[in-house]
Amino acid sequence: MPISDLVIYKPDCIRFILLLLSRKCLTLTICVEMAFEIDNLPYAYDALEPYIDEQTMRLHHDKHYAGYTNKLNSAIEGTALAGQSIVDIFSDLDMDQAAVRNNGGGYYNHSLFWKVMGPGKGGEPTGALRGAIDRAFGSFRGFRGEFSQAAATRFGSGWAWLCVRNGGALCICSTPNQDNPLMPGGCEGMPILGLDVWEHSYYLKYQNRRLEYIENFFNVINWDCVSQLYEENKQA
Ligand code: MN3
Repeated sequence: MPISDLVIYKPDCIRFILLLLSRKCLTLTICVEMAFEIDNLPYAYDALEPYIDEQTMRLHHDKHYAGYTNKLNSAIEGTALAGQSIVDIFSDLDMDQAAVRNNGGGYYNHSLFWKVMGPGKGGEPTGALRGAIDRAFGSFRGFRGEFSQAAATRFGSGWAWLCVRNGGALCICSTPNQDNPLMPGGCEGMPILGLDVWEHSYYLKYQNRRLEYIENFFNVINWDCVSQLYEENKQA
């Protein structure tokens, strides 16, 4: 009974067509729920040196982020959440569902975090995003101060965010643990920049000096990426 053909006709479905010797045709369709994938870093582990060290990036990406992603997939497997986008999962999230809340946040937050950093970056944003920053915070300096304050004053573990609201206005907020602005009770914007202030993101290099880590984060922000996210989401 040779398998004569194998046709992928939907991204998440595979159809096997078995041609039987008797010339009867049997079609078997298997739909596989797509799992959330661990994004590769878009640069080398040591690319953000000297601001973020290689060992921290290896542990942070390969252990922490991979762990969140795998546990998220386990938590939603076989449930009504499987197959939904992560944004849809957050929009109607039961905050008492700790496994989805914590690991879903851990997956989404870090996937964004890797993208908004890069080697040889930093500096200041330009274009439409710069205009929106100046309108919301008075100046880039004003933005930098307010964002740094949100990151510095987050008690314990969490994140600082720059978000865009429908219409293009910007806001800054902070969330505890792996929560984010897309979850119920968040600041109702789409995150376009996030800073992880969990100790696992800086302690090996900076120990207790979170302020120095925040200061140096501005040397690796990929404003081209943040601008692109701004453009894609300002009218969402
Ligand atoms: Mn982290």
